Amino acid sequence: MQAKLKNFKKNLLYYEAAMKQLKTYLEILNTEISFLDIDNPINHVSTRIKSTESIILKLQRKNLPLTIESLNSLNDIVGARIVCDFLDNVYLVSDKLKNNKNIKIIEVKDYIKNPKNSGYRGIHLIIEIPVSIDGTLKNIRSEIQIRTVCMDSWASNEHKLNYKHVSTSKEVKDELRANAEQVWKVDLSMNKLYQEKKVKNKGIIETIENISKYKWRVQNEI
Ligand code: 0O2
Repeated sequence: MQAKLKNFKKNLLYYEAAMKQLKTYLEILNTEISFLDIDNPINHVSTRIKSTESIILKLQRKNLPLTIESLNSLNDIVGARIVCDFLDNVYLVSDKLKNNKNIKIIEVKDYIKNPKNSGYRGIHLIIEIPVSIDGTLKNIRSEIQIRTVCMDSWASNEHKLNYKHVSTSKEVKDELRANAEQVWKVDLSMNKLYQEKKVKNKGIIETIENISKYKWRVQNEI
């Protein structure tokens, strides 16, 4: 029993270490993107280790026993959520992560192109993070969810009103799905305005870049 408990606690250390690494990768990504773009496309980032209650419920939903093997079969004990302002930014961030040499992508789930029946939208990247503790290396699976602010606010409310509640009526589910479509229309419209603004700003950004290049040359020539 003692050995089992020790093993369980050691297993948790891997998740905690993986979450710290994931947090660092995402902080670096955020800095990289804000360096490349005048408006930082990332609104906010959060990371979490799944609560014990949520782990137990998920294992029950999947008919799995409460063992370390079952825990390791879940992809999202360590998770991160990146919330972007506009739809194009979701794909930009997703592409940046796919190109990141520190991160091994296992699976990409595009619930924007293929929304879930509930109306849920977002991109999920299932990744593996290598963690070495006491000389033993384990690849810890984690899930990164990337959504727009609109998708995130819908998902947050739907999580409270419907998701995982088996008793929710068909009427409520239908209304939530209809709301997801309204939110999607807002996302598309906001994204169109964003693209138009980017085209207008392109000239201004080029001018700023040219001025700084010129200043740099003048300084070097003096
Ligand atoms: P929580 O409480 O948010 O952590 P798999 O991992 O591939 O075996 P799973 O877990 O069904 O299968 O993966 P999926 O559906 O790709 O992603 C699961 C996570 O996405 C959920 O985590 C939610 O965070 C989110 N999600 C998926 N569908 C919905 C939905 O219809 N509504 C809302 N609000 N969120 C959704 P958890 O662990 O299920 O829950």
